[in-house]
Amino acid sequence: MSGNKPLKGIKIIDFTHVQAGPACTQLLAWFGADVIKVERPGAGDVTRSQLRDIPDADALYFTMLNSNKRSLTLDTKTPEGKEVLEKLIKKSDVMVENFGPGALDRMGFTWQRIQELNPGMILASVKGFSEGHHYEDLKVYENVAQCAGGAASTTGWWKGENAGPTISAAALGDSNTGMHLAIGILTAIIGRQQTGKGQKVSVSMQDAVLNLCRVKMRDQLRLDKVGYLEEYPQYPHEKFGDVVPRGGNAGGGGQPGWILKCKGWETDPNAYIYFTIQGHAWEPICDALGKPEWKTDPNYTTAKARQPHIMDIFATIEDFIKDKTKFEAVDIFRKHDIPCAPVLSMKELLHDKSLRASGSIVEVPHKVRGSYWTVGSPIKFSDLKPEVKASPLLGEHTDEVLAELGYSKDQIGKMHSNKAV
Ligand code: CAO
Repeated sequence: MSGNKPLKGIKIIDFTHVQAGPACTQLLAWFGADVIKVERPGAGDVTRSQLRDIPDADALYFTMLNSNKRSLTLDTKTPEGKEVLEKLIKKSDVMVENFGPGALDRMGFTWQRIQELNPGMILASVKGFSEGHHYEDLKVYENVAQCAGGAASTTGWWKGENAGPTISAAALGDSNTGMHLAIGILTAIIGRQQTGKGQKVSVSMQDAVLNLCRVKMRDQLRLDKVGYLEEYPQYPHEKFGDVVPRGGNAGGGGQPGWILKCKGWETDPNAYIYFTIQGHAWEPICDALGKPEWKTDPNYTTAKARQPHIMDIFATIEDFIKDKTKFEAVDIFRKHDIPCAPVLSMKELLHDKSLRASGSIVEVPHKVRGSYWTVGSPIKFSDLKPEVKASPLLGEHTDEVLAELGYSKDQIGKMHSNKAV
């Protein structure tokens, strides 16, 4: 880590697992917080062993979400484990958890008890649904949240053999909820500087998905009022029902867009670009396509005039780029200031020079794996360059953390023999 570490001195008990919680605490660790991941002895976070690519090494699922943390193994259901956790709570600023509903209470660490131990503590939780919600008892994973938060009903195709609610590959339920929680935690830390008191911060996965589906809620409200949505591919030739339809690859705002085939699409699953028809960029589009006559043709001059035959316009652009690779096509259009991009595969992103140079894709040395590539901080600062360090081995820092809490070597040895750590 170079430069100032703004979260230096903030101690976080990381009681998280799988993705939503770990994504949040990893981000805070990058920015300087001391994040102590508490894991069950012998097993640890389930992602350590899920989808392994190297036998006996922590899986990428774990390493890519738990960098820069320390690992403390602790059975918090034993009296010794509970005592350690109590000491940690007294010395920490934040506790983050994403257990199933009620698990923390069943462990004996209710919000009331945590406040008794440390009135300044910030307890940050991810759950599938918010407190008091009629589904609050449900355990939730990514795709469940995408369905419950409005993403699935508005993603995908509205007709044809692939029609139906569709899940996004982007972790809208998991990592997105973790990012919301990180904002909540930082806000509570600033709040505590003003009041001296901690507080409980919760984000439900349903709410975090819904927050990203804000413009789809906008569309529902518009549909209720006027009965149609002019930027959707159904307009003006098909009938609208009373719910926001799925719009395939249509642009989400006032700028129509679509995914267009480029040279090689027959064999390359990603030989496509996304092309946006920005209203004021119509003339440059005509220039780029070699269609100067469209500039004055009343069928094309306004966005409203273009909409009824927008798919024909996209077909014309597709015809223009059919002998060009996605990169050649983008190089032509970028000269005309047209918003567009190639559809990039994970392989292309992994090897992208610019992403490596900016630290968005980084290589991290690891004791067991050798090294691994991961996604670095998407947030860039002028005075902080987060350095991504290896994820901890299971229990790698147990003795170190216990010693910091004041336990002697003998006491630590006894806890090991009792399998409390
Ligand atoms: N020592 C002792 N016990 C521990 C422990 C430790 N260090 N860590 C966890 N446990 C216990 C919990 O106390 C809980 O015990 P009880 O159920 O007996 O009270 C038990 O482990 C299981 O916890 P869980 O309910 O969180 O785990 P699960 O595998 O059954 O469910 C998940 C996983 C993700 C569905 C659930 O945790 C959940 O709904 N979380 C909230 C939503 C969420 O974050 N989902 C995102 C998952 S992907 O990012």
